[in-house]
Amino acid sequence: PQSFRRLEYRPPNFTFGKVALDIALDPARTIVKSSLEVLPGPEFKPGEPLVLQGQELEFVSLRINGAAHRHFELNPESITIHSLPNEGREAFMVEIISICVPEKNTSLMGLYVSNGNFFTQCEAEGFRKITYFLDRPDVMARYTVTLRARETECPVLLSNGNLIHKEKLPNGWHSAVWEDPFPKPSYLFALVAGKLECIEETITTGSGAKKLLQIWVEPHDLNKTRHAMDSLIASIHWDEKRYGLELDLERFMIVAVGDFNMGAMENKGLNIFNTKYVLAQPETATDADFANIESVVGHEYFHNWTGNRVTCQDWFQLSLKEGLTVFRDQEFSADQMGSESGRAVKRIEDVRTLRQLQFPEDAGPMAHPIRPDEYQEINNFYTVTVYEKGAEVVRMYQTLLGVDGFRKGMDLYFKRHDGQAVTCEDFLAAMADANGRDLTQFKNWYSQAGTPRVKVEEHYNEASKQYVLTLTQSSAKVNQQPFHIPLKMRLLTSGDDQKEQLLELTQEKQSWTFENISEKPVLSINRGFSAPIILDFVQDEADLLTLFSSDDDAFNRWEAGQKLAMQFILDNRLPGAQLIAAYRTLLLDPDLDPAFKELAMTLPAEAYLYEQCASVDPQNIYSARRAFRHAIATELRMEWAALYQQMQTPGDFSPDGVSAGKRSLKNLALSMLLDADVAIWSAMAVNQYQNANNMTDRYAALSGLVVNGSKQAGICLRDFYSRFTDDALVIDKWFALQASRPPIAGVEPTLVDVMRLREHEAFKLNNPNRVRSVIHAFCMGNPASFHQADGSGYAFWADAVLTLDPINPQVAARLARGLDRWRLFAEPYQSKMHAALEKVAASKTLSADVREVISKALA
Ligand code: HT7
Ligand code: ZN
Repeated sequence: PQSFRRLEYRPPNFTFGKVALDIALDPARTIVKSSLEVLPGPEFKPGEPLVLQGQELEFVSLRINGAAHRHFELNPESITIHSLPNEGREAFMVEIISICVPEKNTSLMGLYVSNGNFFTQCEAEGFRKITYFLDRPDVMARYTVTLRARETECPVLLSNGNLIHKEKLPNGWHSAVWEDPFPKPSYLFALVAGKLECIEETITTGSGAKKLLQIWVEPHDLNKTRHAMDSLIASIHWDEKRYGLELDLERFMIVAVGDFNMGAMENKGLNIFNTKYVLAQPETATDADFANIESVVGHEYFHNWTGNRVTCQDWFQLSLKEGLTVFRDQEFSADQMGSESGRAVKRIEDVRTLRQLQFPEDAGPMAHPIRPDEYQEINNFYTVTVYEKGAEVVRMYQTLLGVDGFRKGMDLYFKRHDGQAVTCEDFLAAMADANGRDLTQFKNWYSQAGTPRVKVEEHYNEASKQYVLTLTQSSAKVNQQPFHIPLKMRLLTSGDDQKEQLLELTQEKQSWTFENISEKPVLSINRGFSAPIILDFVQDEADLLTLFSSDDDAFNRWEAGQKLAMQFILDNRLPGAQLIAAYRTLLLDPDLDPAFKELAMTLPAEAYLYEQCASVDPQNIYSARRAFRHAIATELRMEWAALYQQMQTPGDFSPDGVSAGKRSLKNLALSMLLDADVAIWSAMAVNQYQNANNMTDRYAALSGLVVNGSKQAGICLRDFYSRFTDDALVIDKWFALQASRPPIAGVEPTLVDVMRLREHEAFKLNNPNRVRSVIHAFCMGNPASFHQADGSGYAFWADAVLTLDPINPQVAARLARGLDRWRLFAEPYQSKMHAALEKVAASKTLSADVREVISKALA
């Protein structure tokens, strides 16, 4: 297989000035006429041919400067054009006509049809499936796009920028011309056409300019767009306030589509979203859905500056835009929480995701630095490392430079690079230069994979009242250079006289001496998770209990609880009286945020527990975790019952952080009560299920019944399906809930249910959301049911990867990652996973996407 290497980057030999596309939309035969103004590029050499990428295209004709041109070669991936006018020294016009077949496009890259409407997805390399092009992010051009279609089938025709003309054409066709005033790379191109309707608002931005905002959806979904619009308006205001960045277009559109590979796409002025991240109503969307919509709308909007105005030189720099934009959306969502404790809750959630998903990736066969050096298929590198660890790296700049210093760096970055395609070094240089800091060592975060470990040793001298802290960093891989690690810390003493400090660990081993410490302190370190590291710190239970009950850093307070629970579970111990008492105190504390309590009482996920083991027995971990949870459910049942009453949120539903936090604690209480005694508490859960005025409560009750094997589960599941049959996103939840059910004694294995669900009339192999709600939910989100000693889960996985690959390689490759950590498992799991991987590897027709993932897993 072909590998692409970062260090082999060469600037383009040609570039484009103006690009005019004329697209006649037809599901079976879309004709694309592309007129390209070709100019010598930075690496121009006279006489070199012009090579344009093109995939799955039917070539029709080529003209240069208006005349038919015959000097070219076609191959399945490109067209090579020779004998250019004046050897390509001056601008010339290339006109190519080609045809593509959107209705056959199940990969959902390029131009495709979803429910009768046309959509595009061009990042990273989808544009070459629409027309022949220099499909690379450092070629930025000005686009004018003419869309033509049958008016009855496609009354709405959208593309990037401003609508400059509309016209009726013969035979029931019509056309629209869109002009994008900003030069952009091809990956930001978009078109949408079909039967859609929108809600719209006009807002005034900081400079006094009026902007038209639209959210386009299928007509029956119009009543579910308000929250997305509110989120968009909030994002626009936030970016002006926090970063001085204004919306630069007269019109900004979001379009929702039910068939989409990822969450959303930041096409210039025409964002395309998975319906999951647009549509919400209290009856159909959970609090988590509302929060995700806010953050994804923010994320795509923030790309308008971090990604679109300043883009990436090449795809190795992906984290330049993604890490930075995730950081920005995390900060936006944190600010929207409206309080310090809300911010902390958001931080805990983000770190939990990082540790559950990214830490395993960084320790597995697909580990890569946030800026990878090599890839076979770029689609495989839209990873939690590039995104979430990338965001942590950006956060560390802010921790080191301060919020104001970080802002100065951002200002300089835009001043220097607006309109350019740049690298991660350019971002680092802007941060360093704006603050007069040498950040040379910080570069290691971009080039070294693996989660660094920091060993903590402390020594307190009673006589001298000195406290010495020694930190030693070690990297996950050999021959790595030390990282520049910002560690926020504070010594907790009864006198409460020590302030929070920032330590910068830059050497392999460093010590700090603290004077006048009146008693042995309790160390609170890596506060707020200031660095994405693993701490090797053997802190005794008493200290952890102190931190859990009184650390003023909410993140570390939560972290202490997680560590305690983890130690008990991994040692297969039930919580003792002291820990139960600490949990009780926390639950009863009237000053604590309910959302924080819910997080503090939620046990570490199995995926995170696996990473703490040298050899994973998934069934042992599952039973130990379950037993521990059952103990807290039972011992604290009085508290859970009281909280269930206290946390009710009567009146109209609101998705705000405070109300959502109360619901999350109430529903945790319900789930604990069901865990303690399903026979007693099922009636209350059924009552909540039937009378809920919002999806969070209805779904939580249903989930509690299903997961705990209640006799009422079946009837409620059937009711749920018939209530929401016509709402695809809710039916996804119905599928996902059943596929995520952990094993229950005396109930048939979840895999049997999953097989049945795969045959269900509403199951569709070519809809990514539906596939993820059944197959990915089972194989990647239900460890205890998936990891069966007979290997049945793995055989199912192999079959699903092979079935999905020809339909949608990206969706299949994501699933293929499900056995990444096979070497970590004990027997018989390990051998059975290996056999399943070999089975997939044996296929002769694997896509590049799946081939890369499987071959790296087996290497
Ligand atoms: N920048 C967007 C990436 C994306 C994507 C990549 C590959 C295949 C399909 C895709 N859809 C969207 C998403 C984002 O980070 O905003
Ligand atoms: Zn993004």
